[in-house]
Amino acid sequence: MGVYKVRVATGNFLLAGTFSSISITLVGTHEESDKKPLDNWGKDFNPGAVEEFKLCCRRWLGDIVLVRLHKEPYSFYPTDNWYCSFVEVVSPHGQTYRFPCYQWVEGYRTLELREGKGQTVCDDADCPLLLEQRQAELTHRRESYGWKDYAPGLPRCLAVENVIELDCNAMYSFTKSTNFLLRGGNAEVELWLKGFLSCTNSWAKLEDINKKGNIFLADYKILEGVPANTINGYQQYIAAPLCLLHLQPSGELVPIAIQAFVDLPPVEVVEKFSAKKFPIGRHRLGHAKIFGINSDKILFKNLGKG
Ligand SMILES: [Ca+2]
Repeated sequence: MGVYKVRVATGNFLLAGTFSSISITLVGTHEESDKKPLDNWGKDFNPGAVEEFKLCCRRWLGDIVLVRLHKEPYSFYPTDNWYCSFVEVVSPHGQTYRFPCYQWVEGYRTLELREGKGQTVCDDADCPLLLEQRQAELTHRRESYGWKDYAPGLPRCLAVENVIELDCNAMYSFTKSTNFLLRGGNAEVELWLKGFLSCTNSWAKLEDINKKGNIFLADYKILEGVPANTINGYQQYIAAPLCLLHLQPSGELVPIAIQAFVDLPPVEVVEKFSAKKFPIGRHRLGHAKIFGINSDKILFKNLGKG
């Protein structure tokens, strides 16, 4: 008889916790344990929590190669999803086994995790349990991520009718979606405070401006102060340039000069080759950060006939 310590980590973000009943089965090379409930005093599996549970086993299980997490209904609570980060098992002899998870467990189901040793299929050859687990996971992924023909000649797409049919792990997370909406909302409030949204005098739609002249100034001042992301640990920056554009007889709007930063000397002329891409990028950023606002109405100002 021995006591196994089991540590379970829940993701540290909104709605990562669960009210469901969570149990575990330890699968060793000699034996597997009974299904044991993971239940300490009070509410378990809160966001960001790493909780330790003690399990008594009558027999020695051998090396732990798999753990099964069972997510089942608890009392009257409705079904929810749980983001499990990892499971650690410490044997009665002090041997630690780590089982990375880092995925959502949807509804009520049993999830089988293997130890995070980076084993290949050849390494599994001596352990039928691991081969079976590998095959089961492969089958599950094939069922979850099938492809279909959207239309003849077009690239294939996921075999679902709607994104809500996707596995939670394949969808844009609630936290990211919420963050995106909140940041967009903050930018909109800031614009109201600065008066851009209520301005009706000198700004007009591009179609109206086309009737009056062929030189335009695209002012991306609204991008000033918009927080940029950090990618791979490097802070990104968003420029807020002034772009001088010429409407050619062919109808093409061509940039002829760009002032990249407001504190630089007057309009800095750049080659058309690179200039074509720069305003397009700014314009897309404007749309992305401040959706819901007609950017043509905000950005373009007629300078008169050229
Ligand atoms: Ca509890």
